[in-house]
Amino acid sequence: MFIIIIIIIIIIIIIIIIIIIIIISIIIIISELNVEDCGTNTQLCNRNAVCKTMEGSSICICHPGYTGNGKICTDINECTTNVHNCDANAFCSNSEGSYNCTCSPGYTGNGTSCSGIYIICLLL
Ligand SMILES: [Ca+2]
Repeated sequence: MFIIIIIIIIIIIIIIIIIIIIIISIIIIISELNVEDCGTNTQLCNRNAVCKTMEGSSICICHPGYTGNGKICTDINECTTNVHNCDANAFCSNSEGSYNCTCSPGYTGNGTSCSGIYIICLLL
């Protein structure tokens, strides 16, 4: 009878150890998922956003040129919001995630810096 009680106690201890190992494994798996989940959560982010891990949690951040919460990202119209760096003598045209600067007629340059074209008229 005494031996049977010892065997039952040993079995109970083994079961408790197995349960503890399973719980620890689950905690490790969950903590690894927290580290890894940024990669899988990328699919949940907007296609114009990137997933970043910050302080153990992952968040979606819109790419530059877009605004939103990371789940929804919309293009910033740099021309109407006046956050472009086009030259005063250039046209601003909005594009998806960016914008373009084109020098006005009579000016030359890269759009962010335009200078007047001087036409020298030679009188013959
Ligand atoms: Ca834009």
